[in-house]
Amino acid sequence: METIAARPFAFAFDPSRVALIVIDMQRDFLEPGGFGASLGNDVSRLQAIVPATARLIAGFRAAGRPVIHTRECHRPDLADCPPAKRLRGAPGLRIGDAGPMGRILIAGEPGAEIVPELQPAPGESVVDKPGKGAFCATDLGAHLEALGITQLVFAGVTTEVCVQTTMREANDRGYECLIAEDATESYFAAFKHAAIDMMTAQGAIVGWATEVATILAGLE
Ligand code: TIU
Repeated sequence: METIAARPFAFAFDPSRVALIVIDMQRDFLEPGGFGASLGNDVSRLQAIVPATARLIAGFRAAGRPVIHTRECHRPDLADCPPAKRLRGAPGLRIGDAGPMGRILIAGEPGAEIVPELQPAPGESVVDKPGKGAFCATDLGAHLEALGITQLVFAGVTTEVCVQTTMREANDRGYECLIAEDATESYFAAFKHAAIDMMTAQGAIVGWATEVATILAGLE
């Protein structure tokens, strides 16, 4: 056990029990014509974290620690997409509609794939999830238990939606959670900062935050 610099105070890092969770780095959120864009967002903001996320993934691989990727997507028959989710708001295209990268947020379509720069390596787990949180209606919890994981590092998008929801789920399940601040992003700069501030406030009520470089140094 070692400590690494983090907010709101040093994180007791155990590289022998940690896994990386990379949340939803999919074309549907990062590229024009996908789900994120259909909601009216400027998707170019999210592309900026790809290099830092790639460095973080490479560090976990080099250290021989698990890298788990998630994808928010639904079955082609939409049986796992509640109408309350699909009919929300007035997006340009709804979940399941045909867009330039195939059907929006549907498993197997080009838009649901992880961006080319962050492709999972052979043997790495990819968790398809119908919700914002990665523990809801998936086998992620059982998988982490089988691996003996007690700490989770989080990267991916978007900070205040799927990353925050999953980090809160993990915190309630007893995991020590650390978010990589420069490997997560939101369509709204203020929401990213507010989400991380909320999670780290009150003595790390949900978890800790630090930079990719600090995590990589701790893994070595
Ligand atoms: N809309 C938005 O900010 N995010 C999502 O819908 N999903 C994820 O965060 N992955």
